Amino acid sequence: MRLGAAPLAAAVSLLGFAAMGGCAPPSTPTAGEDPISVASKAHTDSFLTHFDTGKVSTLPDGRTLREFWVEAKHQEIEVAPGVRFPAWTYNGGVPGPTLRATEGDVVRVHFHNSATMPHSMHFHGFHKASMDGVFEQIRPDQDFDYEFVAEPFGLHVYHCHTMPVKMHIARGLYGVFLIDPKTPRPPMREMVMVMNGFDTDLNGEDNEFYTVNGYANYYFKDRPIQLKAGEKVRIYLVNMTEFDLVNSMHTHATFFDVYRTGTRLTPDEFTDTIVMGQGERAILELSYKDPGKYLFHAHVNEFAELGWLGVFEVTP
Ligand SMILES: [Cu+2]
Repeated sequence: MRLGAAPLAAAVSLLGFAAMGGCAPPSTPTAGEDPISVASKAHTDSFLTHFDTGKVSTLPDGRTLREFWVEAKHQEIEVAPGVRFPAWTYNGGVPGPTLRATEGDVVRVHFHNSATMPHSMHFHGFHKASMDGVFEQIRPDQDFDYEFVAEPFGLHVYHCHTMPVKMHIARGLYGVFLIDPKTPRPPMREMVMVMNGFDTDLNGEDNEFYTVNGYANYYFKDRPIQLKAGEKVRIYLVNMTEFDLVNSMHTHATFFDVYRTGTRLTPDEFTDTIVMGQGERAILELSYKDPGKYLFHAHVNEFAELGWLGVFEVTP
C-alpha cells in the first residue's frame, strides 16, 4: 500500500485492546442497520467454518461424482465499517465458497456467469487443458461445466483467469479448493482463513485494507474465535492478496505445525510465523495450553494495522 492510505488506516485501526471484550453473536439485521454491512459481516462470520461439500452421487463406474454450483456476479460489499467495495464475486461474497472434495472424486462445477463481462474459473490441481479456465472465457449469461478428477490431495485455490488477471483477482474472484486425502486427516475442529486485500480506491496498484475472510478486524473486534485450552485446531490458510508480494501469519504464545500446500501428511515445520507468496497456502495445526486472549495477525505489521488482526479467545 502507499502512504495515501494512511487516513483510512486510522479509520480502521481504531481498536484498542479494550475492544477485545467478549464474543458478540453473529451479525443479525436490526432496524436501520445497513443490509450490505450485515450481509458482509455474516459472510465473514460463516466463511470461517463453512465447507461446501457439493451434491454427491455415484457414477455407473462406481466413482463418486461431486457437483458444485458457482455463479459469478458483481456485488457491492462492505470490507470495514462504512467502507464499501464494488466486488466481483463467486456466489455473492469474497472469498467465494470453500469447495471441498476427496482425492479421486469426479468434480463437476456448474459455472454460470451473471456478470456483465467475461469471467472464468481456473482451478489449481491436475486437469486437462480444456478445463484450465484460461482460453475458454465464459461470456455474460453463459454456462460452463468444469470437470476433472480431484488430485493431488491438498489445499488449493480457484480464481478467475480473465485478463487482466490481477484486476479480476483484486476485485474478489477467488476461493479455496480443498481436496482431502482418501484416508482422512485426524479429526479436529477446522477453519479456513483466506488472507486478502482490498484496493478500495480502485487505483489498480495497491490495497487500502487487509483482511482475513473479507472483513477488516472481524475476528478481533466483532467475533473473536473461541477455542478450548488443549484443543487442537486445524487452519486452512491461503494467501490471495493481490499487489503485495507476500502476506504472513503470526500466532502469539504458541507454535503450529505447517503442512505446506497440504500435500503431505507429515509436517514440514514447527513455527509461529509463516510467510506466503501470492497464491501460496498451508495447513496449520495448533493448540493453546492456557486460557486467555491471544492475538494472531500478519507479521507484515502494516497489514495488521490495516485490518489483518484477530484473536483466539481460549477458555478452560
Ligand atoms: Cu473475471
